[in-house]
Amino acid sequence: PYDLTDRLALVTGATSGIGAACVDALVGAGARVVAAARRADRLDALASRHAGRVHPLLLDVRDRAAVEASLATLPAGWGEVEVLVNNAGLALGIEPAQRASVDEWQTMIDTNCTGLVVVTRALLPGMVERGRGHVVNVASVAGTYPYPGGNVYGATKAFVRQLTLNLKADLIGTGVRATSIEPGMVETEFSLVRFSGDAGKAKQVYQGMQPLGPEDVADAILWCVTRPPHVNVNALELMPERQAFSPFAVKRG
Ligand code: NDP
Ligand code: 8X3
Repeated sequence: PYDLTDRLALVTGATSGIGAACVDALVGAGARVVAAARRADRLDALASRHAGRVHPLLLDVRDRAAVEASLATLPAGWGEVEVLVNNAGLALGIEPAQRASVDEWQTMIDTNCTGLVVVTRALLPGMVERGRGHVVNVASVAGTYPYPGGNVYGATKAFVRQLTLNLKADLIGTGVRATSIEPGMVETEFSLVRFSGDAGKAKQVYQGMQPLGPEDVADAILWCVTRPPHVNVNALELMPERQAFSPFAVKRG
């Protein structure tokens, strides 16, 4: 497998869930990690947990100017990112399209789509120049299988999946790889965010079943990035054993 010792990674959305588990997994595999997110206290805790191996980067991926400026001015030794894990993202609400909030739709598009492309575009030229890199984008099963109330969230993840495949098409022969990771239910703060902090509603989502844990997804990501350089995992979909697909809906009468 590809050795990550002293390789540099950058993880967005590093303060919780899948992103935090990715930081742990990457550091565990010997990498150094730029950990980006908006909550400074959590970033500091992460950096002290992995003293010297994690550089905290306070960043809102929706702020294009801030993303471009801070990724262009990373401190010496923390700028040549080889593995980018585009994980920052969120779902807001579960209302049908005809009742959903346009503001929430905008936030999801700004974060999951626009933020992701701006971060990617800022780091890709360096990867191509160095002839080595890997862009791992966290999409979702929601980008492939529709469900009621998934509307714009699912559409942002379909964007992420297709963008990843198109990156792969552009990057052929450059030594830079691209992978779409497509998890089903993972117990993180995802549902807490989706239901505006309603812990009871969030807990119900995972009631009576064993969801994936964030470390299961981080483990899959680590597997992808440690394949030998001639291997590109295009897309990887994973679900809890206790989750599957719904039949078609039919409205009668
Ligand atoms: P969490 O809510 O636990 O983590 C989301 C992370 O994204 C947090 O660290 C948050 O940090 C960060 N984030 C949110 N908005 C921004 C922003 N504007 N700028 C920078 N960072 C941001 O959820 P998950 O770990 O579950 O989600 C991670 C990714 O996985 C998302 O893209 C999600 O869509 C995807 N996913 C989740 C699944 C699940 O069931 N949980 C299944 C499939 C995919 P902070 O608030 O500090 O900025
Ligand atoms: C998160 C998975 O099915 O809750 O992307 O939308 S789902």
